[in-house]
Amino acid sequence: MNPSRELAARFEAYGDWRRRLSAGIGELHEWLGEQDLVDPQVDLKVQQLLERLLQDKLIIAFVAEFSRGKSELINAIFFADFGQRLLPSAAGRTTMCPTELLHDPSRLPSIRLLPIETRARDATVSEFKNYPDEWSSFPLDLSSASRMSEALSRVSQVKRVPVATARKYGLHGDGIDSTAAPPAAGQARTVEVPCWRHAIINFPHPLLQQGLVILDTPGLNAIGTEPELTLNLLPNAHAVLFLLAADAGVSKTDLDVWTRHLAGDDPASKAGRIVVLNKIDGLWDDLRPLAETNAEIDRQVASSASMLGVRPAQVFAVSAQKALLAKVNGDDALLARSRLPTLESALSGKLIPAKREIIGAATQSDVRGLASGVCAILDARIAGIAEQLDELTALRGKNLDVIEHMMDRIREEKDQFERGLARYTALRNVFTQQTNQLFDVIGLPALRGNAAHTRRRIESSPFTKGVREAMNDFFARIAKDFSQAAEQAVEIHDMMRAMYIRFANDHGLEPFVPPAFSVLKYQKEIERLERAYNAHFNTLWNMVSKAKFALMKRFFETVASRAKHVYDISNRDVESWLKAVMAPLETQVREHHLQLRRRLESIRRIHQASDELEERITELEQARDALVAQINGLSGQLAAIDRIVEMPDMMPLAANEAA
Ligand SMILES: Nc1nc2c(ncn2[C@@H]2O[C@H](COP(=O)(O)OP(=O)(O)OP(=O)(O)O)[C@@H](O)[C@H]2O)c(=O)[nH]1
Ligand SMILES: [Mg+2]
Repeated sequence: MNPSRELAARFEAYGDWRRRLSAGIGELHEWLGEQDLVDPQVDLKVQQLLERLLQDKLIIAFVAEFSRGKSELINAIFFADFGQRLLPSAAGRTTMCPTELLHDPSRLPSIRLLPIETRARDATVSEFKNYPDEWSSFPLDLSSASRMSEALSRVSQVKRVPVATARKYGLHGDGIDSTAAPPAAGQARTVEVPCWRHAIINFPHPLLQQGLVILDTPGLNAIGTEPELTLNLLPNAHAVLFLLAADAGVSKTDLDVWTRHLAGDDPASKAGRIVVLNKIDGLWDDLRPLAETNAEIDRQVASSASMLGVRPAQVFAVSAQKALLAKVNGDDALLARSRLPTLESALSGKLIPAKREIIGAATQSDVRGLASGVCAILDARIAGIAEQLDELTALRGKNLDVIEHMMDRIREEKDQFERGLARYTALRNVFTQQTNQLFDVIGLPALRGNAAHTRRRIESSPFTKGVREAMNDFFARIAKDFSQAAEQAVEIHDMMRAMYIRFANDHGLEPFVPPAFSVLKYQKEIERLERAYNAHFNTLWNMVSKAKFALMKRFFETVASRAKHVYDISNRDVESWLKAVMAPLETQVREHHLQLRRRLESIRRIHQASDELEERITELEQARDALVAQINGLSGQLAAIDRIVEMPDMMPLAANEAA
């Protein structure tokens, strides 16, 4: 099959699979509802699961020094159907701001642009995304490719501003920009800056509709000066395509982009790195034998690979321009020669299955967690019934005295349990206190205080040392928060474990070991952030002298907003952990209480009319069978979801026919 159809087909199949999985979870939810087994926590969990499947995105970023052909490659891979160049691609600097292409069905097709002036303010691009009024929005006319490309050409817009203004934006200083023109007589010196800080192109392309997000970036300096890219967008991308151009070789700036932004020591960040050697058409020469040209391309691939420290198989030689032309004209021979199909196959063959595996495993484990909670309740009910059945069958043929005696025993047991409830209430109070303390340590106010303090210190320290120290303290404080949180979580865990053991011993409840809580994930994320910050700190500090404070502050704001993200997630996780630790006890207590009342009630009935005994035994047996049927029904539901998760990689029919 045509590989660009393959990419689309695989992506569609992945979308289908996600929809099937959502439907499977929906069915499970419905079934639980029919069986009267839902509670607010189950509802919440199901909603989160569905949300995750719906929101699931696959982010592919294109990174390179300017003019390597990033935008052209995006056009060739994704948008050749429009029959023309959609994203502006031209000699010199073209894409002036990071550009996201995505589909958001809640908005009309449009290009939204964040003015460069926002760089004078503290907020980060992520924060501005929450405020639509900060963006200039222009509708896209999907019926006209030329009007589309005209609208999209805005990502190239630049304007001249006085040097001082550019500095305020952190866009001018030694090393950042050299396009300052000599001032006209009597005028302030001006420099060229991008009109926009960030662009979001929203349109209903089939791939984008399936959750693909494409990130086109401008060249080196722009990458370095927009912290949103280095600290947020690039680390979160599932694949990064790094472009070289055959006519330029591996230049010093190419190497700079690679080492600073892509060759991190973090093994996780290395996954999904693909190097593209573009513009191989420059080596084509009709007067030379094809084999010679190919050997030359191979040599370039090998030398680029060795300079970047990757395997040659990770480098794909292509001609984006010829591929676009070939697709537009339906010229298969040229398309093959452009070698784009090989890159496309690699992209779709590696990326999508890997992504599916991650989402599938996460969904499966969450569904299991949900089901095991439900199962625990059903098991407890079955155990309760078994106990009652034992009691009642033992009463067969016994006289009234024995029944009376048994009634007394159950009543005593129930009273004792009710007295024990006081201990449960006391425990709840301690639990609440302890959780409040936990939220004090990693709550947002703690982070906010830390950030405000750091901000003041950065503003008042003109020297590297002061800024460095302030930043180090910022990270140290966060590390302390999380290690304190870890201690607090251990305390809560110990207390609850002891409580479960005690309840199990005193009242014969099912022993339960509450799950532990780990802060490792957040610590790792903060460490990664700190490493990224440190890596950029030196570059920034050396690169910029005049604009450095504006830049430093902006970097700090991005770091702080990434840290906030980590706190947000940890708070949410703590919340569900606390529920997972406490909820089973609540359920156990409630169920056990109910059970004692039921036992007392049935004995009482039998005491009043002894012919009720057999009837009651039959009732209980039926109830037990119904519970067993529910457990089987639940495993059936789980098996159905497993089947969806594990179903072989589907390809749409057309794909199989062509193969
Ligand atoms: N010969 C040749 N030229 C190409 C190829 N791909 C891109 N170009 C040209 O290279 C120039 C730069 O391409 P762009 O797509 O604008 O490059 P970019 O990496 O997006 O550059 P910036 O947006 O400035 O960062 C354009 O004139 C393209 O037509 C190719 O495969 N072969
Ligand atoms: Mg571009």
